[in-house]
Amino acid sequence: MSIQKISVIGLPMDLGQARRGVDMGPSAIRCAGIIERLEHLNIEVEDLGDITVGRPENANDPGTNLKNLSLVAASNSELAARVDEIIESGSFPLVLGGDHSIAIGTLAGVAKHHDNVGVIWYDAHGDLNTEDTSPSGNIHGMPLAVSMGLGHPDLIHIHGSFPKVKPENIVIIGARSLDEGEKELIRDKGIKVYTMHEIDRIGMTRVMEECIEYLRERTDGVHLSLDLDGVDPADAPGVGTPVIGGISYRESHLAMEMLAEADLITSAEFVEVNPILDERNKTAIVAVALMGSLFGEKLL
Ligand code: 5AB
Ligand code: MN
Ligand code: MN
Ligand code: MN
Repeated sequence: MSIQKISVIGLPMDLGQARRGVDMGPSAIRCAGIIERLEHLNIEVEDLGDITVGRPENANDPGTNLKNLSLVAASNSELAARVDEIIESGSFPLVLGGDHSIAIGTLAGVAKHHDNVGVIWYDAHGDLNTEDTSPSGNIHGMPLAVSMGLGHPDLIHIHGSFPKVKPENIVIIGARSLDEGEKELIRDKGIKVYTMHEIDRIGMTRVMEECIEYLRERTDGVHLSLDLDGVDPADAPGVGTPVIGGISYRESHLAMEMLAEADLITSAEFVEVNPILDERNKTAIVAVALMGSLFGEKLL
């Protein structure tokens, strides 16, 4: 079933990591023309605006090394409820970040509507840390682990006390900076990962063909979580944790076009756009172009 209606919602939060500015991501993506772009595709679009985020000065999180835990948890609870409502209403949730910790809320809202949701994690990183393995205490390095039910109780119980995603329903694409604890978890849980090595070796076409077939067989809906740092920093410089040697702009378009053709994606989020670190809003413009392809824009 193709997408009839898209509901855009922003979570302007930068509290899941240390570099300020990623809270301006939703605004930068709107300035780059996301709403107009989607309206051109003959899909009904509504912009629900942004969720209000608490101020870090008011945070008080004793007894944990997780930065801004209570505010990150509260914002994600709100996002989960909103995403749940959007799907309930028959619309497609398109979430704009914000740092990647917002995937905790998106996936919690999405998971209510599926027995077997799949996830494509398009990212230079695995985001599979827990309190025990995190080198930074930054929650944006943890959302995929949290969504599997691993991590701090205040995060894993958001919008339902059950694991939101099964490890065998996850495909990570673009990984090139994994911490030791993350590598162990990937091996332990048998998570499917296409690192940059596989992308170089077999090409993006085959990676996406395999990914689509794998998820189609075992899931009843697929969430795309796209961290702009999955894209090479030459093409997407406005991100807080850039890693050299990433997926090119063209390869990323191909991936989105193949997802559009496969008609597989049931929710999506685009995260980690940081306009303060960007060059003339380039990264937001790339994000909007990729969203265009994801929702069926064609060159001819
Ligand atoms: B992102 C690191 N693994 O946990 C950590 O940008 C980086 O959402 C996390 O992918 C990067 O702090 C998180 C070193
Ligand atoms: Mn990420
Ligand atoms: Mn990343
Ligand atoms: Mn990042």
